[in-house]
Amino acid sequence: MLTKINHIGIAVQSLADAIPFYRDNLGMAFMGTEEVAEQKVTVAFFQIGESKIELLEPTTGDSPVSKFIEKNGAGIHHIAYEVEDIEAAIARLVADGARMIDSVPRSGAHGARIAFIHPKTSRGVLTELCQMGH
Ligand code: CMX
Repeated sequence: MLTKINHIGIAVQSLADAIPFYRDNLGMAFMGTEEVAEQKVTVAFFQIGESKIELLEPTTGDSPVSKFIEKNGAGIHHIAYEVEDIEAAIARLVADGARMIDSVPRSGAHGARIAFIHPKTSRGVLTELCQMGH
């Protein structure tokens, strides 16, 4: 069902502050930024092997990422696994009793279709399924 780790999401207070460390000090390949209005975040992606690191800066005070930073500070926010058929993956998880945040896919960065699994189901880790648009 899952094919690879697409990305790991890291919540940050400020992209302007965080990007130089990942790009210049760690030397990761910076792929640019994108606002994901539906998720109330602006994201920056870095390629690392076949996966990516996604830095997330909240765009509004009621963004899920604002709430996360208020509670925990900056840090690892979620892990995203790539799937070939997101509807099939959701249906199987629902049938197995998983608590889905999204039972219908929504839009993510880079035209991906995404769905989150509640961290209570995935043992404390907010988990994202993503199907890349081709
Ligand atoms: N990772 C792990 N646990 C998390 C978490 C996270 N990122 N965010 C919240 N939790 C935990 C909380 O600590 C809390 O645990 P306890 O009950 O033990 O205290 C529990 O989940 C419920 O948290 P809450 O504060 O009551 O609920 P929220 O209103 O903050 O909602 C969540 C949490 C995950 C349902 C919500 O943030 C959500 O819907 N997230 C999905 C969307 C999202 O995160 N979008 C941003 C990224 C978009 C992108 O990558 O493009």
